[in-house]
Amino acid sequence: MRQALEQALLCEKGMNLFQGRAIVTAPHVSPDDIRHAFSAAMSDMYRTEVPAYGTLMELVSDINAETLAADPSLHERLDETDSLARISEERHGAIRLGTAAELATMRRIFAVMGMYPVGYYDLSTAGVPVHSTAFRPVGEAALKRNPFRVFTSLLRLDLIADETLRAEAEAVLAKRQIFTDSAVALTEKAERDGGLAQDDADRFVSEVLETFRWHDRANVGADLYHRLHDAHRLIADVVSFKGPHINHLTPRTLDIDLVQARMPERGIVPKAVVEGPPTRKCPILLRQTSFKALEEPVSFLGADGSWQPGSHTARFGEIEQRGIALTPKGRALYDMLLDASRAIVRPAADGSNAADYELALAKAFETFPDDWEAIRAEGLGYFSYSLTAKGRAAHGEISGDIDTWIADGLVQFDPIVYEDFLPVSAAGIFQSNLGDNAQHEFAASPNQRHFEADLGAGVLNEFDHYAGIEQASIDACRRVLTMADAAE
Ligand code: OOG
Ligand code: NI
Repeated sequence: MRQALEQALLCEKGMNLFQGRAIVTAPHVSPDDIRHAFSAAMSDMYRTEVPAYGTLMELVSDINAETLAADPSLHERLDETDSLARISEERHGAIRLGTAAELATMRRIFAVMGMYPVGYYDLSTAGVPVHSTAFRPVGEAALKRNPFRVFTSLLRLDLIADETLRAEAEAVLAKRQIFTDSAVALTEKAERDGGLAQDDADRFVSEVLETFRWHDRANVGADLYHRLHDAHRLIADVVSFKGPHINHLTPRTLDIDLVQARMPERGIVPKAVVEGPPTRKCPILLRQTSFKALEEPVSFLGADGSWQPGSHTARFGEIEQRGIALTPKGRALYDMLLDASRAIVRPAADGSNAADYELALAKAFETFPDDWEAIRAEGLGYFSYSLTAKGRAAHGEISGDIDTWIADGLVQFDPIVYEDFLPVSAAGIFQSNLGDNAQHEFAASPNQRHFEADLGAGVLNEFDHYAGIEQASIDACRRVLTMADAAE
């Protein structure tokens, strides 16, 4: 007992007990801090690689400031729920991996930064030969510190009919090493020691960043690149390069319609329709828009060893607005209404029917309640509950439940932010960036079990996570309100 206590105290000072003797080691950096540093480093790198990203970041930050100034109650609620600071830091990126081994190592690397796989997304139904998960922090405190997420897809060569091409692609992927030796060594060290000290954490961030960097020299010849490209542009993107370059980095805006409208002023052309739900007073889930992938110069290795010039489109810009996380009931309603509007108008790739689509979408969503109380009362969304000033002043032994406490003005509620992604939207983003009109048909073949075997772990269920945060907030209110000696 004494030894355990001593150990705990020493740990705080960065020391460990080894056979009864204290050895001084540097204290570990928290995974949240490593993630925060990594997200900032990624942002700096992408800003240099894709200047339009910097322009978009400025536009988003201007509009967020305007939105907060014009809506003091939004400002107050974000501030009171400790959500204000994270918004300007908030972004997600996306990568596409080629092999199971790459996916499994990526999982271990993200774990060092406190990011875990949440959700399974099957994109095959939308003509994109990948399936995906989102690596992100879980738990309220970690999300508040920095909610950096990476939408991570794994290529499905099994969906490619041409067996010769598939074998060629597999051979190229089997040879590449997308992680630096130091990144792997530091990951192993973190796993062994339960964390990294400051020096190692700094090195870890810069080593891992290498995996996400753009390489303008392809690791295949022009001929193979074009054959891969003809099978599917995405296959060429994954197989032809040394690493899974980050393909976009998305800031969070508080008003996506305004950003969409003002993008052209800054020389950026957005895609025609915003993905996800329509404009609403009470934002739900996730709305996203993007600008087209850039055509970038690359070179291919010729048979004589010389580099031949060519081009490749991969990297684009995206922005998003996040709303409330929906319960399974709310999500089912969302999916049904989205399907209904798409049955009336399917957004065309060239944007020609954008206005019709927006109209159909708005019409379909009229049946989705648009005030927080109705969304709560109908069990459509997740909320975080907290005591009001009156609730804090109440002196325990109060009976009732959350509904009566709200009615009595003791408890208030704020929407819990949706931290995940939407498969139909993701498919729309993928598609608008594939650039051509070639439509690919794959039989729907979700295979979560196979994905999890490749990942080396199960993916977390997003609904459990939101329900847990909601329940914890209810329990905290109940503890204070029902306690006999609750007065602080
Ligand atoms: C990922 C597209 C999905 C989103 O925000 O839904 C995505 C990709 O193009 O690799 O990032
Ligand atoms: Ni995205």
